[in-house]
Amino acid sequence: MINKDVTQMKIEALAFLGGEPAFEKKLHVGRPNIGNRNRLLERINDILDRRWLTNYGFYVSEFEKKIADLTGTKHCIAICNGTIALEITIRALGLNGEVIVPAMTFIATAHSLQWQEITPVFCDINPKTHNIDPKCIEKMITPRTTGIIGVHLWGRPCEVEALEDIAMRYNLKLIFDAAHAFGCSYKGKMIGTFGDAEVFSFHATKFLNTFEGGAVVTNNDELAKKIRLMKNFGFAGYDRVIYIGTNGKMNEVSAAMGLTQLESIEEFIAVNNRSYKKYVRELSNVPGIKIITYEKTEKNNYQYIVLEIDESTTCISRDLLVEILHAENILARRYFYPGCHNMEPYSSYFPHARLLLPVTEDLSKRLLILPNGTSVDEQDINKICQIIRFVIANAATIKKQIAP
Ligand code: T4K
Repeated sequence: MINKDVTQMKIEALAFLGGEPAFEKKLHVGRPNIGNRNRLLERINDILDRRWLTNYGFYVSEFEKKIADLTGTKHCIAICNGTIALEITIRALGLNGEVIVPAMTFIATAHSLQWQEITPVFCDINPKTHNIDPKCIEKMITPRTTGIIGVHLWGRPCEVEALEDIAMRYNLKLIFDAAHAFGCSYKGKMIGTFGDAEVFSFHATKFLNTFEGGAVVTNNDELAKKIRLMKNFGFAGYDRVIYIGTNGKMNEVSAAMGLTQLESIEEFIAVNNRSYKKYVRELSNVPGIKIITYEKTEKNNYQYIVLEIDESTTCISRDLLVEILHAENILARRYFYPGCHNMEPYSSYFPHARLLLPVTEDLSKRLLILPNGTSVDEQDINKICQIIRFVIANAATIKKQIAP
């Protein structure tokens, strides 16, 4: 499978310069965790026997109960994906006008607002946590502001109390996009319990997946009721619609996948944690590379291996390093380059937004995400890290070779 001895490697052997790739098969960021295949297939067989495939069936109901239990929330509403879950939550909370969001997030956070003609107002992040910076939020509040969406990026919690304080003082709704943070905690409480509501993604690439899927968790009875109706077209009974709604329902097979994965989360966390520690050991002495840390006293899912590259020390840019890794079949990612504010329609709407987003601008050019999850083993990590060390040690020569 692995066909290049990196320890003995010469520069010409880099696939980028014409050699063979280090990995025969592509090593992806976001390769799904699977869990117990037989348990899943048993459940799918049962779904077929029941002939109940979607619309709040047995498995969705079980899945919702388990997620509510695990997060310690009163209500969990399973949704067909994280984006629709955000859209419904935003609508159910009555947000309009402007909502403050970090620019350093997956585009879905911003789109879920703009899709409903609510303006996402992009806020800068804290360079240490990569999360929305409460100090920047107040400057962005206008009479049109109705809410804040904090994103627990990489599963690391936002500064929850500071955001709650601002939301309370300005009478704003507070949603957390917890797409990355299932299984994580903040000050000993599970993510899911904060703000007016929190939204998970269970997309295939996430720590826990339901193929496609998401969920809203909240302790607010009224809100939960409204979201439940809205995700089912607004039906409040046979032939009776009381809100504008959409089709946000999770299907039974997705819920069966979720339940099956829940039985393996301790194993997923153990594997991710072991791999995270291995990456830290292998890369901690490489000048110009910093791996983000996770708070040891909290629960973490360790799904994301995030490197900050300091080009002034590595002498190689993040982008060139990514190109070199891709040539070796290591599909590292540049999440979330170039930042939502630099993507359409936002870059046309707010051409000067970047002036208020210096930390986002800087970090989006320096972050690199490496493969993790149950599809990656120790040998893979060894090899990935050897290549990174090799490239940085030989940065000047590599750059000379590719200079025009
Ligand atoms: N908020 C935040 C903060 C989010 O990160 C996301 C989603 C959302 C909201 C919205 O939730 P959802 O509506 O998606 O539930 C991927 C995912 O599609 C997206 O769900 C995720 N964030 C984002 C971080 O990553 P892309 O554009 O990078 O997808 P793609 O197709 O390039 O796949 C990523 C990698 O995963 C590739 O290297 C291939 C690998 N992969 C992917 C799939 C689907 C596999 O190996 N197997 C697979 O089945 O967005």
